[in-house]
Amino acid sequence: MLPRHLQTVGGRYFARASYSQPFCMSGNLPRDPWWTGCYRPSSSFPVNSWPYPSFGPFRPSLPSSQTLPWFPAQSSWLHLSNFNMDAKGDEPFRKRKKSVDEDEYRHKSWSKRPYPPASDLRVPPMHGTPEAFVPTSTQTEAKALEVKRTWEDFSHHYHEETSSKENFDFTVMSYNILSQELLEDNSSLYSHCRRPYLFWNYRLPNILRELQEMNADILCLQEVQEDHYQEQIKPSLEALGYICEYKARTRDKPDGCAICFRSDKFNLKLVKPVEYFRRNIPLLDRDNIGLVLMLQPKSRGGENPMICVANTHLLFNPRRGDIKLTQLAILLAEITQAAQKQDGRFYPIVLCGDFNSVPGSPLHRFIKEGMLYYEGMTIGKVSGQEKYYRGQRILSIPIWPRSLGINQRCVYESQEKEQPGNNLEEPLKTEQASEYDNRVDSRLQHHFSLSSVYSHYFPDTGMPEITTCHSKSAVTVDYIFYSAANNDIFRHPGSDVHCHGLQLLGRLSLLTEKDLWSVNGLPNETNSSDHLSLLAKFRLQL
Ligand code: KL2
Repeated sequence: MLPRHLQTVGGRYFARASYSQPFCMSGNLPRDPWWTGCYRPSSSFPVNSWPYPSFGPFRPSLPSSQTLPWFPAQSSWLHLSNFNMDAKGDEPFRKRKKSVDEDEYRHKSWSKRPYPPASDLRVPPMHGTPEAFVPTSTQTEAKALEVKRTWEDFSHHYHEETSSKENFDFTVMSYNILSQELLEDNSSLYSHCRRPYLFWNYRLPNILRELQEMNADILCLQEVQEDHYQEQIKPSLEALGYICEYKARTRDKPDGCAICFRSDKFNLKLVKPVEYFRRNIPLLDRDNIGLVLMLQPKSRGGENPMICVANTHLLFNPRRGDIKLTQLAILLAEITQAAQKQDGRFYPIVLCGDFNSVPGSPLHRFIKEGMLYYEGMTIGKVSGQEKYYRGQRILSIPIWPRSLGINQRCVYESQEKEQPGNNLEEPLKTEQASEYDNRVDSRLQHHFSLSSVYSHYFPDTGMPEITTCHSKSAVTVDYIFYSAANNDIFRHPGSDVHCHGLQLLGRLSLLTEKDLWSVNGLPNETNSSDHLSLLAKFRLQL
């Protein structure tokens, strides 16, 4: 049961804040010893001008530190650090390989201060106080700004049809909680934020509070920093009744994905950590990962059907659609292996994550439609994050080498050999035309029929739904996909399902970009990630 049908997103708006001097930085700024990557503004720093002129009408306003007396005099607003993406649009090199010096430097950062004990975090305060935040009488002038997220209930749609059967209802949340290291490495994305709200010791209680209030049966979390997970997040969630599984990104990356589920609702049947990195395949040289769990509802005695829950955070790099599609293919091959029943059909699938791809992009359409013709498609077009992709490479056919062992239907070749004659066989070619054959060669498929919990646009206004919002973008990149039952409201007409399906009973609404900037963007005082949480309620008919 969902505990709260309303969730608010907001921050505090300070009545005395002046908006006349965006990025106003006072002189004598010492190099900040605890803010990783925080330096004096360089001469090229665009004082008094918004650095992203294309940003549009909802750009955030920044209060000036001069008008916020409680703010430390020597502090600056988050500066715009050097642009962190290299020429190829990759993550900064330092995240792949850290020097010893850097580790020493990081050791001094505030985010690495001793953590509060987990017992203190079990029932986190509604509004934690940042360490650098010294309240004054001005606080009484502060006015809370909130935008409400509403619970959209679809359960009445199914009432007649399913009330007589035995049902298992459960809620799933997907949430990219913004790892502290990524926040600090990409600090220019958070230049609109009041700095105290960016400290981990401030953000953590807010995130835990949100998880506790949402009380979802299954949590799929991304950007979970491993040290924070081990020392704070896992103990806190265990105290709330969750069992937690975690997969760290490969090599030296500091964060990963977690799936946590309520121990009173599910038995754990399988844990499958998924690495996309392959030493011998140059295309797969990135450290993103996924995690697949098979969970069995505890609702009654006997053998209940299982549910496959998958969580991932695909590569960010907007230009490397070839890598993103291959990472997705690996995850789908793992899901195919984990979720297949003995009769060749599949258990219901819930696929959550941050796919770093926008609605309507080829990658997103591939997940929903089960098919993608990619001949002639440029690699930058795949995720839809970029407007301009002229001059880019086009996807090779096939996209990934055979040595990966995964075919164009996103199935491990070894699995198809083991089970000849099941539902995974080569689709029949009914036409002989060579043009058709070419299209078949440049076609990706998968075997699931997946619907998206969210619609991606508000039906009344046509405005896009936003799942992540910072100073450089406001888009949907997070999704909850699920195997829709035959009578589910969002099932694609004509989709061919050979699996048990779920019914979508409800979801927590998302917001528009305008809504989010009206509460100072993300993260803000109460919402401590640059993503919104996604929350859905499903019904499995037993
Ligand atoms: O878009 V994200 O944020 O899903 O919220 O996923 C990636 C980005 C995450 C993991 O790599 O770090 C963020 N510019 C903007 N954001 C970046 C960059 C960058 N150059 N590099 C990493 N991220």
